[in-house]
Amino acid sequence: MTETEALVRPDRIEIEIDAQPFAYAFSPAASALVIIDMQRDFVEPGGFGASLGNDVSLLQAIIPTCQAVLQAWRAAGGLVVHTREAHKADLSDCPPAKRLRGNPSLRIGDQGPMGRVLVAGEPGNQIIPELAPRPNEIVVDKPGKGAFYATPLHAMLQGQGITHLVFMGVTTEVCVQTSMREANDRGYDCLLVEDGTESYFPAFKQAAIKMIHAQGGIVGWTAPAAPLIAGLASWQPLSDT
Ligand code: C5J
Repeated sequence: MTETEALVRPDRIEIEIDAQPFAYAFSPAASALVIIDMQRDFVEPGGFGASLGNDVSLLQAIIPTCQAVLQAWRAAGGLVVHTREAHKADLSDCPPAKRLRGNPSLRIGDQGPMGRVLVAGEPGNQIIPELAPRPNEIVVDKPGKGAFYATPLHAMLQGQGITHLVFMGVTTEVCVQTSMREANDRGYDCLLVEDGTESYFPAFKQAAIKMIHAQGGIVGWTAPAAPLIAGLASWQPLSDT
């Protein structure tokens, strides 16, 4: 047995793809695709991201890759989770320390061009139409940067026997990396799709990718979308007999 094989969990492994720091192996039935915060507030002009002075076109560039991975994942019948950074209308879940930072003329909860900024139910808080959730998919509203803080996500994943998480979305070094770290600490084996994530700061994205797979995969694995899509496309479910 190679060192890599010894590190892979002995449960059902059906797909193995080239990744950093070594091959990522998973079974679609025990895995979820987690798409972080591909909501209008971050990706479209007039939202929270733009209000902070960021160029949202950088984030728009990953939409086709995210669509391709989502399509392949759905075709394989895997669980899909979409998250939104979203606060309650009364902002009772938004700490003043968070609200008071950022752009003073357009804070969380203020009325912006796409409704109230980062508030659940507002137009800007919706997932972009290109990646719209289907009725059978999980949508998690999260008040923090991480997808596990103050959400039922861990319980939902545990209830479905999920052990592996594949991440895409925005922004790489903020909500994506925070969510991956939270997942890693809860025992999930996590993969980040390198070209399915983006930052307003390209250097931060590259640094986050390195931080994730450094030190033998201290947070998890990273790989481009192509081998993941190819692995899903050629996957034949194992028979139980
Ligand atoms: C940020 C996020 N960047 N979804 N949120 O504030 O990464």
